[in-house]
Amino acid sequence: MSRRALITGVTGQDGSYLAEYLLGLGYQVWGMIRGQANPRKSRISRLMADLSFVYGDLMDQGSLVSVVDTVQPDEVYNLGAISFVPMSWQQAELTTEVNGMGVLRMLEAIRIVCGLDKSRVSGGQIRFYQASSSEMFGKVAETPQHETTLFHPRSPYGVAKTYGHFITRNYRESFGMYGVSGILFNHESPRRGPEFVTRKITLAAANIKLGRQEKLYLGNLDAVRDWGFAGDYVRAMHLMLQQDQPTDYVIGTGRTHTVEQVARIAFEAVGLHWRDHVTIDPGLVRPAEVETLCADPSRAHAELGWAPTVTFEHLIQMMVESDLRQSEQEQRHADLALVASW
Ligand code: NAP
Ligand code: F7E
Repeated sequence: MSRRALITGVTGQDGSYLAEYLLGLGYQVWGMIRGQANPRKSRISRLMADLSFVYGDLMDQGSLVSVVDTVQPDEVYNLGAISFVPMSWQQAELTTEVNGMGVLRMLEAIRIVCGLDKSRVSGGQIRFYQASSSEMFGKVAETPQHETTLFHPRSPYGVAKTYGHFITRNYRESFGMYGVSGILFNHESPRRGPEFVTRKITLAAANIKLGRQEKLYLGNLDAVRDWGFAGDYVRAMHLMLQQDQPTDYVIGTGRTHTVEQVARIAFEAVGLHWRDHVTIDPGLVRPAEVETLCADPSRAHAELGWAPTVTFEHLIQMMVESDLRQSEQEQRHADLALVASW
């Protein structure tokens, strides 16, 4: 019988790549979706026929018990979250509920469905992956960051993720659950939300090239990140759940670039110079910034045999090319609509 995977956040960037990857491995994949107008199909339209869906929300304990009971998964990937860091200052309580308490609720759902007794260490059959984040390192205690680097989160997002990280470890230690956290550094793709800085820049480079946008407003150009390709990172999530012993892993490339370098490469890819098109907007600078992040992925290399396959330069070029195609298509549709209205 094929293995069954449940993915929360299946409509997001990582959820779409992970669903694709697990379907390719022969898994039965269930996506948890929420709300009335869901699933948001833009990222998973090609997979709709192969996926199964269940309704649930990380804010709602009862729905999670019902979802886990219905699906009876072998593996649960908890990717659902409010993932945009600036939003976490605007909606700190909601972010804490979804990104922090939501993890506890999913662990409880698994514990209840597996019948794990709180007084005894048992284990259970369901393996659990938690989407932890390099944002937990925040104001970094050392560089590069590895699995034992101290956390100093700088946003309500980072604080909530830190809770999710520790409660996953606690359920592993308390109940013998197979629960792991992947501490993933920034990963991007053509499916990245347009609010994140790489995609904001690649979309703008494409639109400016085609005369559809005038300027690009950015915040801190000096921020340093370790950016990789999302397609590579979902392979690591799956590998983490196939080990004999559950443990946490840092996933990143070990290479860093600045936001300014993203802009330079993206604008060069369309034959423009970023300085001619970018304006600094101090309003986009965060109340408390994470200045620099750099992964030490050596445990993942050694124990999972995982390594990234896409370079930073290739990643940004891939995103620009995809945005050029999308922008050209939108332009053609707009032109056709104009002609049709004459
Ligand atoms: P994303 O594209 O923003 O997707 C977030 C997903 O969470 C969406 O499918 C969204 O569903 C779902 N969601 C939001 N609120 C929910 C709720 N109350 N209950 C259930 N689902 C909910 O994020 P991503 O980039 O794929 O990231 C996936 C996970 O990895 C997130 O937990 C993120 O925090 C974490 N992470 C990401 C990175 C990165 O660089 N991408 C790095 C480290 C960690 P709707 O369609 O219904 O809104
Ligand atoms: O910002 C700077 C900004 O929003 C990166 C999420 O997936 O990765 C992501 O979080 C950097 C920051 O990602 C703009 O100040 C400058 O220093 O693309 P971002 P993030 O905040 O690092 C982590 C690992 C996650 O877990 C999160 O879920 O870029 N920056 N100017 C800007 N950022 C944005 N968004 N927009 C700007 O105009």
